[in-house]
Amino acid sequence: AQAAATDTFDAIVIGAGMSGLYQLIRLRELGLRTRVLEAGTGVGGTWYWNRYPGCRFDSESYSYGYSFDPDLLKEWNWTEHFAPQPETERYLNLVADKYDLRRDIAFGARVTAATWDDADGSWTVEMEDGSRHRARFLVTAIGVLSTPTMPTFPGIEDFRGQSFHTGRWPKQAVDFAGKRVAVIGTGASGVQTIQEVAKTAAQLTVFQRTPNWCAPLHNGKISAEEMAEIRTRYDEIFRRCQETISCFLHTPDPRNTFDVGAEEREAFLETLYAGRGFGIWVGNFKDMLTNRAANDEVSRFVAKKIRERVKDPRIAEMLIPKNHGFGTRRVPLETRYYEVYNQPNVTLVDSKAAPIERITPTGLRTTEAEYAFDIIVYATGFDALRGAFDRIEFRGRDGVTLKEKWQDGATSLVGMMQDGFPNLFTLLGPHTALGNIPRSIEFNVDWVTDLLRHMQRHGLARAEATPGAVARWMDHVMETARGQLALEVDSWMTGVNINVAGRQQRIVARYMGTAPAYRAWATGIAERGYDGVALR
Ligand code: NA7
Repeated sequence: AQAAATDTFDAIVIGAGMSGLYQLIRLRELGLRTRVLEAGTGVGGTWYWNRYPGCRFDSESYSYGYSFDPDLLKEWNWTEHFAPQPETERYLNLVADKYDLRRDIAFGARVTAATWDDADGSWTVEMEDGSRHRARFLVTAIGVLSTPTMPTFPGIEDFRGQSFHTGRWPKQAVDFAGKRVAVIGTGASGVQTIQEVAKTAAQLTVFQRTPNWCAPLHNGKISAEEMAEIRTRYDEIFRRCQETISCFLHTPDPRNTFDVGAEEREAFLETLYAGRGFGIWVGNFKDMLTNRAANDEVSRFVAKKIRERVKDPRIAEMLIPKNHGFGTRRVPLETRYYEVYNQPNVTLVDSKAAPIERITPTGLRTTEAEYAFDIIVYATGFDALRGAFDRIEFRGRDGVTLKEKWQDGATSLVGMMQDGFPNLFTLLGPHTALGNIPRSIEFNVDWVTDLLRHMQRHGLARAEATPGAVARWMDHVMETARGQLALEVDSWMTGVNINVAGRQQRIVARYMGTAPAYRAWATGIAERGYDGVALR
């Protein structure tokens, strides 16, 4: 139930997804009276909202779960190498139950504003229903891809069939059997949705603006014996995740693409293509994402695979990206995605050549044709990284909002603190390390917790990043982006979203260094007694 108006807590956490849940556990250890404010009716965040068919992560399950509690590792069984959304949602509900987290979470509680009161040294958080809460510390656990964006074309409201955004999928299962279905968008969410919908829909029409380079997931069931074996290796698995560049089990091969002969190179790429998970993206030759010729080699290889898998050469060409190289955008992992286009019930439409003009009551119209649909699925993505922050009006020490402060691009100290915004901790804020995200979440939560513990020990009430430390960190962020081919491509990773005003320019939207480098920077701050953080 919603807490009464103007309740005062020691700490408020916004969001009860993976980071909010873990942050709550840690804040309790500090003895802080904490309230978690969650807009949804259940825990899970990403795994609560994204219920679309086929939704799953592309991290190996056993590298994705929390690592902090040996007991939890003993108790929980993953049933697939890449668990589907319902399993992960169940897992996060088990975590909420096991640690009795729900008593400190308000559900259906959407935060609209948060204002720092400098005299009082606390945050006042305003809710959609007009109630307010106060706390000395405010932690955002609002996610990276949590603000869905709809296309801007007219008529969306007029559609008389059913329509859904993948990131706001209803709890009741949607039945596609016998239906004429449109899927708009072919990012990671679209690709997963298309694979599933194609199984039962009478007709599936896919509207693709930009093809993405997809690669096989190679999922599989985990037997009880296999799970028992995995369990004995948890230490090793999590150690590995600490060493790799983006906390996956995969990490770049130490060789450059042209260090090896053509035959050996081809064999290596074949191995990666046959392997599980992100190997072909994250475990490829180390120059694959910085050297254009190297990148061309991998693109050529994957294009060949697409041509082999798609029977109609014209469709195969439509599915092969022409304007960006392999891995310079997020690589959707797939299970028989390309084969879907061999099915008689599936049609691929190039919506760059023939843009969608409007949604009509009965379907949609492109510049070339009119289509009738029973169901329209918007797999059109999110206002990534920034969107969740822009939806809340954070007002800092000088009365400036975070949105205003970030007008020319988000800044931070290690993505987690902002100058001018005391006692605000932004887990997974702009320019934190992403990748296999639970590993980053555990690190970031522990970092914030350690800082709060340090403050408790020294009787300190305020922490704020210094402008100098922010500037040094941002220089480092820009430095890590140098020479990366991904920066030449529009995607959520470069901050571009065609559906959101002010998101048309490519920027360094995410941290592009390695996760170990990120952690070293953040740990260095702590080890130097919070150098760069003004404490009083
Ligand atoms: P993405 O990767 O941002 O994909 C969105 C897709 O929707 C992409 O294919 C877009 O085409 C397409 N799109 C967006 N707006 C339109 C309009 N107006 N018309 C036609 N097509 C449109 O989002 P996802 O949800 O798939 O994945 C996000 C991340 O979540 C993913 O990387 C995972 O890590 C988890 P475009 O490419 O812009 O031409």
